[in-house]
Amino acid sequence: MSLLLATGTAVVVSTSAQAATTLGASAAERGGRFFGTAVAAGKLSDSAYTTILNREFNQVTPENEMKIDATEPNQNQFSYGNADRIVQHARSRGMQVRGHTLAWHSQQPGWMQSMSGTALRNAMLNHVTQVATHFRGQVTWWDVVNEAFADGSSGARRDSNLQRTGNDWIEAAFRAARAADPGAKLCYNDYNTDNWTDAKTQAVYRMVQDFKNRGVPIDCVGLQSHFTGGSNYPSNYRTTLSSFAALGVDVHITELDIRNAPSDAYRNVTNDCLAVPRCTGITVWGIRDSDSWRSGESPLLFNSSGGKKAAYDAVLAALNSGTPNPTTAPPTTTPGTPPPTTTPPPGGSCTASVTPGTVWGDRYNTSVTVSGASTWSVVVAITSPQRVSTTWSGSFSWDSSGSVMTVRSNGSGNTFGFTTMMNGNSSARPQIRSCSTG
Ligand code: 9MR
Repeated sequence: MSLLLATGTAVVVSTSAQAATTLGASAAERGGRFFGTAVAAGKLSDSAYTTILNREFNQVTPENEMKIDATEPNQNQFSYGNADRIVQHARSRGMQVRGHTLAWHSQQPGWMQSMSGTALRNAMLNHVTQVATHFRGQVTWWDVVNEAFADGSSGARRDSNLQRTGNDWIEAAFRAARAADPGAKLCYNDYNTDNWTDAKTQAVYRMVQDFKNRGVPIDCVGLQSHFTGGSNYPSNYRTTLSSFAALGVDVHITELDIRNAPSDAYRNVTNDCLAVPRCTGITVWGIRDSDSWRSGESPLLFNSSGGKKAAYDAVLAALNSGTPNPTTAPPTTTPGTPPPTTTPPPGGSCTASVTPGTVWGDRYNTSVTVSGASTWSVVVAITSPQRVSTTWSGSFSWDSSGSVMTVRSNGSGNTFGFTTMMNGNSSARPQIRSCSTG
């Protein structure tokens, strides 16, 4: 079914703002951000785990299932079962997936560990190509390369078999990933890159700057932010986020956990991300403390029984009090998409057609296709208490009520979509207010 609606001028309704009650829904209202978690395939049969996952998060990162040893255990024999299970779970619920990771010195299968030189370079590039091709269209972001810099004061690359194939191995991996999945956003991801003055942070910054200058395809930088044990939340964290963003990449906090989960540090991290328009999302590295790689430090937002901790309340409150519409966020573009060949004059009208999508017990999907313009802006109203929890293929911003969103084209085509939480109202459906060009 397709409901057609021609355009007019946007009418802004004012309804009273109602705070979102989950991390993902609140992050989505903050300029279309995500709030995600690492997920383990083996836990998808644990209903206490999936209840929290499905309720709170709008993004997932497979914790181990997309690593090289998992996806290519024997050379040229690929194994995707567990990764596919996570992707299916996520995508069928409107959650976006971060692929982790295509090239890494660690978690290599035995056959790769013993390789070197040209044979290793080719095997690595083949791995990147095969895996990115398998997940093409399903993974929003890829951690193309993980942890390639050394700790300490050297600012050097980490020594590894991959590094010894030549300093250009990282850009070669990015180019192979772009060729295999032109629609995916390609990220560099690392830890101990949170403190702006650290040599490692500066070294990663210079690499990203160099890639942008030379046209090596890179779209985003992930700061793992394991504030656990050896490294703490630094007071200049916001400077780090904004400095990377100023290079023209999105910035993500990709593996957040904080020893003993102090509310202040979690609140500060959240506020720092919200303050930087291109900090477009936060992923925590597990759901309950018992799911953490460092469970002894209780570093997550839910206790081992699944209860919300004080840090959870601090993060949700920070998200809810963040500005709903950071209009300074530049629209992101999807590299690889050719520029539009015709540009209708700005301010003209276009047509937005709504296609209802999958409906679940508590949420439903909607997609909207625009015709008559290649650069456009569509205003869509949701009926409160319904809330949009996940968005894709557009640049989204909200009015202060959280119920009226403006979606701008971002180079990823003419169809955008979103997931709406019913929150008790199962009958209302989104209304198109206007469609304008430019
Ligand atoms: O959480 C992951 C743990 O289950 C694995 O045993 C470990 C193996 O390398 O990797 C952990 O995740 C790491 C992530 O992939 C990269 N950054 C550091 C994470 C914590 O070690």
